[in-house]
Amino acid sequence: MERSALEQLQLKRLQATVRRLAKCVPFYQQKLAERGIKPGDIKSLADVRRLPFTTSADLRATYPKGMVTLKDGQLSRLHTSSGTTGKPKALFFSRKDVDNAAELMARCLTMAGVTHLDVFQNMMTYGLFTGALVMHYGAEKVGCLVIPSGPGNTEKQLLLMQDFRSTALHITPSYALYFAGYLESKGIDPRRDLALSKAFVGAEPYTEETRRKIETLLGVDVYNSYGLSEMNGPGVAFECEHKHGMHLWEDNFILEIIDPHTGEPLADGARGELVLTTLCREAMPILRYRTRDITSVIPEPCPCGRTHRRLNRIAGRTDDMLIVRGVNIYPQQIEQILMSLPQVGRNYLILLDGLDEMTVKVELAEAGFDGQVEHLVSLQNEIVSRLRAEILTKPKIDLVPPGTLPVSEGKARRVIDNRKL
Ligand code: DLL
Repeated sequence: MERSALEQLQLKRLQATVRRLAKCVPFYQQKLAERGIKPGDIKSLADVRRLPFTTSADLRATYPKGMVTLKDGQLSRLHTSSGTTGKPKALFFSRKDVDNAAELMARCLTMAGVTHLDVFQNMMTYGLFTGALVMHYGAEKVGCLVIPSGPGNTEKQLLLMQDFRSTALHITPSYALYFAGYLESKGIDPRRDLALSKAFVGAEPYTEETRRKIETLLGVDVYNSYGLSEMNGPGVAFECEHKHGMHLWEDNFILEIIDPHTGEPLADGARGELVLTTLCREAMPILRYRTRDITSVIPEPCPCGRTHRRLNRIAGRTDDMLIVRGVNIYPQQIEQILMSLPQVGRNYLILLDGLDEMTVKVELAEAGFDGQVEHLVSLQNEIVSRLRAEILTKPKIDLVPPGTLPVSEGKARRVIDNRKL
């Protein structure tokens, strides 16, 4: 689509989205009233800047259903994403939203050359996380044979891959590297023994070097895939055959890059925070969502000819959210649990190593250790099981004597990330 036609379509959809929110969602009614904006005031695409931002905190404050525009009985799916503490963010889809998310995903896969002849092994987590389900529906829409293997159980993954001749994988970068190591330990050469040709890799940050490593070790083309639960999950931006930046589907989202400190828009090419507005969502449209992801738009047109602009690889986040094995984790979630235990002292440190190994060093309280080793073991077990329930991953817990962890002046450094991704 020519840019001018695309922008006209965006404006029409933005106007409809603002009208819908002004009618149905008290949160936006109030925000628009505060700015003195009526839906009729949105006359050009540049007017998007007059609209309020939406933050992750806003989604938590309106939990569970404050942002929903539809009545009960009209909703078809719920996904969630972790928040900083306590309640998650709830994201609702109508029937049409589910279809539309699948359509965008199918568009991504088709762009990367996937067809109905592909056997698609979906190694992401099925469940409240959007990663696997949204991709699953998209791959089915393309006509692939989809294997909903989920993550883990590496031996079985290999068996499925061998017996059903999987050609495409959907996988996190950390699991892809782990899986490559497993193949090596079993003496399997993917080029000789398997039928793999493509891997769609995302849900967590990784570098260009990691992409090349996965490509070499698994004998596949790796395509970067970006998305977030608040915007359907995967399928927001995806690489084409040139594998240089991810086309963001601008007919479905308005893309802005802003200075995270001032909120002011930045020009194409400048690095800043990605802000997204949904244009086609029915159940839960969101205006100007602060993704916290740092990136930039690639200003040049893509040689593939698509007019949807490309995003550079995500360079980091403006908050302290960590992604471990594809799961979003805020250090505050860990802190809340640790600090609720009387045996735990004041200080803790989260260490991330290798391919997503998490260790939490926890200082005992002065009165936290009575000399009995079994009390330490049971405290350790309790911390592990409570953390596992909260952050869905099982960290190693090191209990250390009071006052032994480094105390920083000023802002505490709670996380040391030495991962090689
Ligand atoms: O991770 C959606 C997704 C699933 C995308 C599968 C791609 C593949 P959330 O759990 O809400 O949704 O996490 C969203 O993950 O704001 C980024 O910080 C990070 N992220 C996602 N994809 C990438 C990527 C899914 N390709 C958060 N590179 C986002 C870097 C990524 N970071």
